[in-house]
Amino acid sequence: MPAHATLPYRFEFDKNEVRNIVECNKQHGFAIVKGMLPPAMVEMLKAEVRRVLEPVIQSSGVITYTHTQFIECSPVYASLMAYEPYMQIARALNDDEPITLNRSAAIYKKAGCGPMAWHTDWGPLEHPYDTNAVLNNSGANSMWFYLNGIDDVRGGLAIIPDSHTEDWNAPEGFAFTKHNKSFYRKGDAPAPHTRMDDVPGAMPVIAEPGDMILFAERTYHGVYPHLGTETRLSCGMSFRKISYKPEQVWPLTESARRFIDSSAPEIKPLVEGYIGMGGDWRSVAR
Ligand SMILES: O=C(O)CCC(=O)C(=O)O
Repeated sequence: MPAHATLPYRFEFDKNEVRNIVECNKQHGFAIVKGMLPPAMVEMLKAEVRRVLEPVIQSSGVITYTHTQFIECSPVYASLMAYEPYMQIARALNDDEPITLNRSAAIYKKAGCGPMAWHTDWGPLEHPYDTNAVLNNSGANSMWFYLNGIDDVRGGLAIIPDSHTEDWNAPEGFAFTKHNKSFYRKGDAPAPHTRMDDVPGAMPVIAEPGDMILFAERTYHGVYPHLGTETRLSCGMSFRKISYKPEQVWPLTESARRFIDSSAPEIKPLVEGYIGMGGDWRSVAR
């Protein structure tokens, strides 16, 4: 029986069950918030992901594309930061301390796309580290919308509950790759494992359009091959405590500066600490 059918705890919540959502994410490294977005907002976000990402897909011919500064290009997506039921959860995930936007992304994934290997978003701050290491050491939790819904057939997400702690061991029969970024089956070549359905403790995330998927920065996850027919559209955001002060950061890009400056007054406090994305920036040992 798949893990999601046998877990001895509840991991799906209504958006008003804020304390339960935070507790589940803290204890198990993930939670699903049912019906976070109304259908009209889901349709608007699908149109936004298409508007911003489709030109790249069309001009490059790639089958999947991740935009790592999506919010800077989508005022509609940015307006979510004024949606109180959503922000209530964002704040509670950060112990109700002052927060800032950490990062955002959108993914356009065509049917026929292959799997994405198991990985944790976290990475060590060992020089020379990159933008991802800075933004994924901030304690921020990912808040994702899979706007067509997801399951184990249509390029959905697979996760390993309880894999979000520093002392988590690789699944039985597997060993970690370098820096514990992924794992491989013992006896195989040490390359990140790409099968989602043969890993002990793993489960598919099954969600409908409008549901929000939360997971911690260390939670191991991967993506099933997309065997459906419809392009999978998704977008995600995360917030960190303002008190997180990275030791080194990149110069603010023009695009990030414009986004901050043009943000509506009710959103401004959430983006003044936004540092954007650093491209090929690397830290320097001092
Ligand atoms: O495509 C997805 O659902 C997840 C993507 C992901 O894990 C990543 O970009 O790190």
